[in-house]
Amino acid sequence: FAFLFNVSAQFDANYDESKVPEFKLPDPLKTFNGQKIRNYKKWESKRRPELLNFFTENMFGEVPGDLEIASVDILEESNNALNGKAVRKQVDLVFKNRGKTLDFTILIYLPKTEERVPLFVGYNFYGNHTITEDVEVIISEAWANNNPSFGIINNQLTEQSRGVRTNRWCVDKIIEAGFGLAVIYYGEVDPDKDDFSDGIHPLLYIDDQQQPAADEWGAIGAWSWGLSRAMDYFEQDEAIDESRVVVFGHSRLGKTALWAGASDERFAGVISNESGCGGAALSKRRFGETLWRINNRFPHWFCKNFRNYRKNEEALPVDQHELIALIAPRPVYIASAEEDRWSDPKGEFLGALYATPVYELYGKKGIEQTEMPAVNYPIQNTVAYHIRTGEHDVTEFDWEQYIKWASEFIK
Ligand code: GTR
Repeated sequence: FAFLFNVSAQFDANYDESKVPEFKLPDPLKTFNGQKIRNYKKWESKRRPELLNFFTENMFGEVPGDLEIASVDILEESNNALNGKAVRKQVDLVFKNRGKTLDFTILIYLPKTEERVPLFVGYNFYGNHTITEDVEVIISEAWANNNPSFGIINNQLTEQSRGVRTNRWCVDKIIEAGFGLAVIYYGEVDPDKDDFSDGIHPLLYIDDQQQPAADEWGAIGAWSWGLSRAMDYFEQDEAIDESRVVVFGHSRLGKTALWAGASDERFAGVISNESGCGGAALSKRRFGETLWRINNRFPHWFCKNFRNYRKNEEALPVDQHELIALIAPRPVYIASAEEDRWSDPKGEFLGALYATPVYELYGKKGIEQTEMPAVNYPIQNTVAYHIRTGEHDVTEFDWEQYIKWASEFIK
């Protein structure tokens, strides 16, 4: 028993910078067989594809087929939302395959203007009705994680949780700045549990397949797929400028935003708020959450191949700075919170810093200082980064920075 105890103690979360193991970070500008990449053409023809393949097959998993929107149903629409300031639409995207149907609803607020508007799109954790007090927002019937403080007890969302997450979505500020906001309840695309019989996965199984193969999509891959289908819809919506859509996400959904932006180049920018392990934070630092912890606690998030790197980070031929680099030259914002050590703020900063050489191939400005900035002092270039005071959350401070940055780099 002492032996077992020691083994698990060895893999407890480390919060001591002096215990971060020595590691060699792969060079984003050197191919797996050692060829140096000197310009963006070679990056695009050689290096980017091999990195994208690696992340696809070994981390997020392949989407095993094409599935187009079968129908778009406008469930509700109003020109008089948010006290007359905005247009609201609730748009249901329906998918059908193998006799199965899946649908998810996009809640969209747009500023009132004749022009096509840029947009933030992101998932929420507890339903579209949580992001605003707006009584017209439809409550999802999809499975939800229980959370008694939000009145979620039988895995069902209820009226009690209306508006409980307004603090995480500054809808008014976004609209006033001339951006639209589109949100989706992530549980409608794939319920966040280790069960591959529900959500989108079964629509793309072959024959009697019960779960994804080792290189096929986990939940993050599925959520990311959903964002791309939302983008398919934005391309059809005359009020939205599909060339200026920024994908946003917090935490596990910040990991999702990075993968959506990396795997779908139609997204004009990415904001990854406190995405931590498997997101913007370098895995090889093993600080806070590790690959062992994340794959054991959330076995459904990544593809099964990713388990090969549990307690084995040194074997990874990539790290998360290269996931961020896949977004280049498009703007990307990585953000941390001082007290959110589980997400490893320094590892997130280094992810942004070491993605910078790829941005520089395009003449874009990334992170130019090697030291972390002071708390609450954002660095806003094509690659942006901030660490703010406080805990794991999305705050008004965060949105103020995102709006300011997007107004300069996206609008
Ligand atoms: C934690 C998980 C993190 C992060 C977070 C969240 O339990 O360990 O990787 O994703 O959840 O999504 O809030």
